[in-house]
Amino acid sequence: MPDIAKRFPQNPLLSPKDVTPSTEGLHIACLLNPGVFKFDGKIWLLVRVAERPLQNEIVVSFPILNEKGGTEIMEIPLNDADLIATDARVVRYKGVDYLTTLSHLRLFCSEDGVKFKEPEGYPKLFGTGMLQTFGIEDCRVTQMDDKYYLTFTAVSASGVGVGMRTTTDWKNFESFGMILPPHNKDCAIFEEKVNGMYYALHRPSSVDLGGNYIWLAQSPDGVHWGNHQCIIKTRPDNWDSARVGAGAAPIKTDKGWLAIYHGANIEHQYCLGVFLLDINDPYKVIAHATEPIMKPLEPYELSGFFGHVVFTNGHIVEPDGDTVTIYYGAADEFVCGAKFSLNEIFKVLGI
Ligand code: MAN
Repeated sequence: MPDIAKRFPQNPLLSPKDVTPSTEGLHIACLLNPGVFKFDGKIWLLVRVAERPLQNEIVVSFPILNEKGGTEIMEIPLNDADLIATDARVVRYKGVDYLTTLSHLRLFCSEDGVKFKEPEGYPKLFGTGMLQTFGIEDCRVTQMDDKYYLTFTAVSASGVGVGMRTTTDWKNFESFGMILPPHNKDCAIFEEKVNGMYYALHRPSSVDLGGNYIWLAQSPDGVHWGNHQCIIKTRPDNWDSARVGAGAAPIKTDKGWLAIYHGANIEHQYCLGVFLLDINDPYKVIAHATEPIMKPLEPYELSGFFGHVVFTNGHIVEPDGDTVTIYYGAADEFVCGAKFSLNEIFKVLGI
């Protein structure tokens, strides 16, 4: 069955071969999961760049940042009985989990939303400090007035949490460290306050009771979060049975806050779905579509670093007020684009 996404014919828009590694000796394995924003009259992507050394048949090797920001390479023999390497994204060695790649965030910009290039004079964003030694990933970019809030996954041996930095010019950044501690990711701050409070979707995970569910929180200042409530859960026997997580900031519509999220089943197939929150009380879920709005169908979505994945954490609402352009990671290797009509999304939601 097709989905309701209108993919760009130019997909993939960005592939690892288009970009130069950050460090000598590393090679780019994946370009994926961009945050999206408008700045200086252009469309910008904050792309996750995942790097590692070229692999061979003897060892698995991956970079880790040290406390001073230097890169060290860890090597584990593939025939070591203490190594579990069944998922392309993570390995477990002697009971400790590591990522197979180290990610940083890199800016790309475009006049037309299709052809993206790296701008000169803007920094790459790397993990800093002991809570980002395994890198920073999947950044949501929220604009409020002239300030951009960057919420990203911060990974280290201490766990996976949500880091935040803010900027107004994309050259100078203020860091707020970890705003939501492990295990948490997929944090998107709303682009407007509601009744004087900041709101954010996020995804804590529990290894015992509970699961990989989407939660909503409130904050008086955009930094300190409270009143956490679980609003969207995985659905047994459905496409989102194993995990769900928010995409970018929900879109304000006349029917409510429209959230595009990712869900995966136990086979790690990632699709996109939608739910709608009450405009004045976002803790109220008004609608949650049963069917996904997008699923991996194209060759560049079905095979790559980690196949059968469409994952978005960034979009633009076009001036016509109906078209939403999402940028998304395909197969965890490529950056792609697709358009949706809000009216068609509302039909899927049954309203
Ligand atoms: C997790 C994260 C994402 C990734 C998906 C699909 O949610 O690691 O970065 O895109 O899995 O692999």
